[in-house]
Amino acid sequence: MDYKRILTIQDASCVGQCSMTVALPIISACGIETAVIPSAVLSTHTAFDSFTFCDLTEEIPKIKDVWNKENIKFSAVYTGYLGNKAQVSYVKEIMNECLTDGGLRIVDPAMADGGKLYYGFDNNYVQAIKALCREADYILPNITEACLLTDTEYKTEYDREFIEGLMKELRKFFNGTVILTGAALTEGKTGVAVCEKDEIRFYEHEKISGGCHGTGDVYASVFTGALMRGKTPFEAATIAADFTCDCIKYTSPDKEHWYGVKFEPLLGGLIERLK
Ligand code: PXL
Repeated sequence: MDYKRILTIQDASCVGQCSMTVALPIISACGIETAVIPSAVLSTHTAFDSFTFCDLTEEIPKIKDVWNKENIKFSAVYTGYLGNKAQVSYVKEIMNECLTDGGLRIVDPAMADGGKLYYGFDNNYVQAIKALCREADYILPNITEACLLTDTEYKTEYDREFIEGLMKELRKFFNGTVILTGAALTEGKTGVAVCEKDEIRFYEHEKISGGCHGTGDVYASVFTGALMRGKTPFEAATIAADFTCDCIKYTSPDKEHWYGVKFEPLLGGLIERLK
């Protein structure tokens, strides 16, 4: 039976509707068995004023060794926020040892947004994530991350030529499919640019003001779930864009809910969409 199991490696922020608490419910709702490695446990994500951070780096190789002994394999590994450089090397080992033949490597280089690196990351981390991207089949950077990965100056206003230039730079070190999020070409809109084998396709959608935290994690999780359900990369990218947009629309009127995306009540619609 072709029953797919995927592994997601990212932090577990106990409160914050990001990373693991987004990936696990969303990919499961897509009908795919979802295994996890929590790379760290935080009280909340790092955009809160204070938070605890328990690093679990040393658990990662131990977990992998047991899986190897038990012959546990995955159809895909999807990585998001990783706490440090050491984790990136362990992730590479897991991708090399624990994927089935033809298993997919999906990397969300979750490290920055709005022109800024997330708290605690530096250029060494960017270089480690770049090396991880090099080995991936799919990468899902936002504009800030694509700029960091290609040493391009970040801009808030740009045109199609800028996006095409970013894709060209990304393809200097990456042969797989790029799904570039937040790629806005028309005023008042945003979108996603998908680059496969040097062909770039754009999907534009509504831009909702007052965006909230964690949208990248919702996007990457839906993309991964839809892709594993057999959608093409472009279809998966558009399904993820529509779902994320619906979630932002649903969340943004609630000004107290700045820290995450209220995606849970909309999961039913996503399941329908994937039927
Ligand atoms: O959503 C990205 C993310 C994931 N995990 C942690 C974060 C962030 C963004 O700030 O802090 C711990």
